Amino acid sequence: MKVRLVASLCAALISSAAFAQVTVSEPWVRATVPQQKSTGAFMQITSPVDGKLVEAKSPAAKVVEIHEMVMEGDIMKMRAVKGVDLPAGKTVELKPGGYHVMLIDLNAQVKVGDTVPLTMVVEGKDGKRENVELNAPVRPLNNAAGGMQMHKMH
Ligand SMILES: [Cu+2]
Repeated sequence: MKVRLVASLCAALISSAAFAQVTVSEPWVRATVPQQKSTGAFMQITSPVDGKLVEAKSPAAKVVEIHEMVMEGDIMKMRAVKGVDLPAGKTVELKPGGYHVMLIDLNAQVKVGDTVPLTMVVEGKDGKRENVELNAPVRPLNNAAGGMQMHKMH
């Protein structure tokens, strides 16, 4: 487990360096229970220049969206967003309760010990798009109970 985790983190760092110098650290995906059709992916993204995370892709799910959490009255809901701003040099965190990548209509149960391939598409101010490929290790459901409750709202 530990070896796999380190290997995937290295892969993420190496591949992101080869592309945009947009770095992604500590990616992870929340494990699912059988019959659960969606889950969230989380990570920290740092772009050296102003950019925007505009798209996320994964072969693990039929639909991948970028979501944010918003308060509607007293109820926290999530909704799809067009993108997430990545100010130059600032680490933007995708985390439970905030921005996250939503994997919808999963092809299979996501289990601890698996890694989930993700492609993060970052667009610069010039409109140029660059892909950051990474493999996110799967972490247990109980990693952050709050996020789990939110994802039940789908
Ligand atoms: Cu979501």
